[in-house]
Amino acid sequence: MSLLEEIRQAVIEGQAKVVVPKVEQALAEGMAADVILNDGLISAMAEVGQMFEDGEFFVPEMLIAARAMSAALEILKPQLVAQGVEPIGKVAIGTVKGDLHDIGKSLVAMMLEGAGFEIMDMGVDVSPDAFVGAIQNGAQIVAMSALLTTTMPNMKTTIEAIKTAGLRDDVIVLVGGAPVTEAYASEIGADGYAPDASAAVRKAKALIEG
Ligand code: B1M
Repeated sequence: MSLLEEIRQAVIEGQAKVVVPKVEQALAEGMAADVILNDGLISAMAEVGQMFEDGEFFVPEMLIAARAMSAALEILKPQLVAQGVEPIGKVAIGTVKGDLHDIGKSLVAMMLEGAGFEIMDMGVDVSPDAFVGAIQNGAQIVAMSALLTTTMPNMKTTIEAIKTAGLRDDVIVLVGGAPVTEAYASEIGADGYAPDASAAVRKAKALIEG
């Protein structure tokens, strides 16, 4: 089994203690961080999702796989985040109210940080009011993530709260997450949508540069 496949397998099995040294080994052997991320970690989580859908995995297995992935992401973070870049804008990022999935959100935050954005990571289950507060504290971009079809509507609720607070013209709203689409983003009045973390960086840069 290749090292990449071993990493993938260890994430699926939720073995953080195995994943971390294997990711360190892969980096030491010169494997690119984005290859480890895409072909090892993200691919493993896609498989975990499939196993959940097929009834082979339940919530606890998903959770320990997620913990293994988060531990591996911490090792990759220095490689994914460039050092000493001048901030090009302030982003408040979080997973919308009711949603506890944070891996994709954290990945987007890391990539934005690496591209030179200052990050206010609001965490998970972020209320519309908390996003409004972040704008009042200087956020120029609100970046919302949702992984559940049931929590996606809270993106719209948040945009409504931003409008009610009279702040809609002061902020760029970027949305993403597995069930979110370009069409949904425009339907709810977001300024931009991105399907993955790299696209989120490109979109955020394009939007802030006007
Ligand atoms: Co959940 N879960 N989960 N889960 N979980 C999904 C999302 C699901 C698709 C699994 C499935 O059925 N196949 C399904 C959702 C179905 C739906 O709504 N259509 C689901 C479900 C049903 C649930 C529960 C309801 C299960 C239950 O309790 N019965 C429950 C809900 C809890 C809640 O949030 N209130 C639940 C719980 C959990 C855990 C807590 C166990 C755990 C999360 C732990 C954590 O995040 N710390 C978990 C996990 C791990 C998953 C899967 C397996 C993996 C998610 C993940 O981390 N992917 C997931 C299945 C899947 O995705 N295939 C699943 C890797 C990550 C890198 O990708 O987050 O998509 P992703 O992020 C991508 C892009 O989407 C994009 O960029 C990222 C990187 O490229 N992106 C953005 C994300 N945010 C963005 C923002 C942007 C731009 C791009 O701009 C701002």
